[in-house]
Amino acid sequence: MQQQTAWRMLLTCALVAGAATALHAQAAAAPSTATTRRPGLIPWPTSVEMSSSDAIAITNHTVIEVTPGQEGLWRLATDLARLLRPALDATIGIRDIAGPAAAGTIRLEVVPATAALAGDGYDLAISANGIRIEAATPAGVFYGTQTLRQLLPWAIELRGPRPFAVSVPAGHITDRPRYAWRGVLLDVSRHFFSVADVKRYIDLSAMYKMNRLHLHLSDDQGWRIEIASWPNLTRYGGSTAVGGGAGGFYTKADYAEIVAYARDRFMMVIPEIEMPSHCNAALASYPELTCDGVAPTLYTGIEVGFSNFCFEKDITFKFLDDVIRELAAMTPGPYVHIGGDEVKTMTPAQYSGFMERAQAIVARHGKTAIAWDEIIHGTMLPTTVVQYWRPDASLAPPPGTKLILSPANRLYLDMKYDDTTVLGLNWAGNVDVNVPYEWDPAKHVNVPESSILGVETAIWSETPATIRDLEFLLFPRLPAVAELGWTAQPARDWTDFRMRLGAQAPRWSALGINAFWSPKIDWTR
Ligand code: NGO
Repeated sequence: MQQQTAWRMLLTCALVAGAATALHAQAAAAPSTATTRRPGLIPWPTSVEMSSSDAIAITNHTVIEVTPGQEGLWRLATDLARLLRPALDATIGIRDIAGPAAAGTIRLEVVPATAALAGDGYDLAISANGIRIEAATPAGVFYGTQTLRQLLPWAIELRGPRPFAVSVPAGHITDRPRYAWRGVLLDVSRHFFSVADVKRYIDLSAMYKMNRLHLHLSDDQGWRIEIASWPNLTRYGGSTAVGGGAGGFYTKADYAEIVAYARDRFMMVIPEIEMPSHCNAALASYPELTCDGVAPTLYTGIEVGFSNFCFEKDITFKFLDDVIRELAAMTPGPYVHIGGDEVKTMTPAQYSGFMERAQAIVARHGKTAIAWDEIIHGTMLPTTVVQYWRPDASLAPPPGTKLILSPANRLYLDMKYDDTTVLGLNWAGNVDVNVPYEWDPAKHVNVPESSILGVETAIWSETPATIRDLEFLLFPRLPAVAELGWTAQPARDWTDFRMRLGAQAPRWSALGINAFWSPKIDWTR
């Protein structure tokens, strides 16, 4: 296995002299060497050198030190102190860095970028001189803290005071992601999910270094984002869901809360407004957007492709301009997703003309459009990003186009695991945890790898209706997608991954995650 080659156990460890070096005198005994083994890290880092014999203790005298003046670092330190609190039965101190690294400290440092350390990359060193995470950006420091979290005993995830001796193996990790775009889509239209649910979705995704949250905010079954200039969209169009449930929507304040929560975990929010089809909720709210001026009834089924905004009416584009203007104003990220998939009721010329105008509207409001892969059949702005979702990707986009890859038969987590799974759809086949893992995004479309921004997994919500349902669909597949997006292709190996994945199970239990215990994984490890 290639990873085992990459993996170097430092048996005669130069990093730390002597076994169980404590960061502080009060340190409890480190775990016995017999229990120390290759860490079950996911996603697997670029380079890992861990001691099999030396462990560094973290005690209630440990202090977290941060680079002064770096936005976000104090918050990361606070989150780390909160994570350690139940085990230490104390909230450890935080202070600005004022001198050289020393024993008894956990340093979170932003340093000037170098060829080896840039962007989301980080360097994590654990030795008798303390624990040190260095990165060129606060995001990189965040990813370093997520790796440190996985090096801590799984019981660190338990809440409520339950003191135990905390230690991490000594060692050195350097890391950087394969792709800049590591996305998760959440469809809040078919079923609506509360702000609290979305926050948990963010937490669980960011833990595995995912960094894009694509919110599918409108579809036939519900309009979920407040647009002040067209209030009936949410008042009426947001009032139901698949199966006839109560629906719901985000106010602008709710949306701002989600965006801020995501930003604090280094996730960019990408809002999607579906067009020209998948828009029955909008048409039911404003009949002037239909060609015959007759409002359809609200829709609670799961068929697709039957609705469309009227291409021939000016009001349609006035409406879209208002919606995109308001959405762009509340979205700090540079992208707005304009859908464009599964249009069955327009001619190719109407479709292309519609999408051309929609892209221009997005550009007018200062954003870059993303659209589903059907858009390559129409006229595209050179900046428009194409998101591939259909399993057949034989048609490449115009040269130079940037791509996000989300093939349904690999990355749709709303597919069933196997024939016995009650939740989920299966139109793209069953997707057990090995299916996303055993796939190389670079081979999906015939484009240079530099054209691929990255990968995005999706949970469409025709069947999941609660956060417990979302968890069931996310775990264990999300970590597989995370490694796909982060770890270089030659360092990925299914046999090795499934062992590391099995070792994550106690963490998920401690976090109260409702996982699917896939038979593909040995959960007894
Ligand atoms: C398709 C369709 C969605 C469905 C989803 C279900 C895309 C891009 N359009 O993906 O409307 O919800 O499948 O798996």
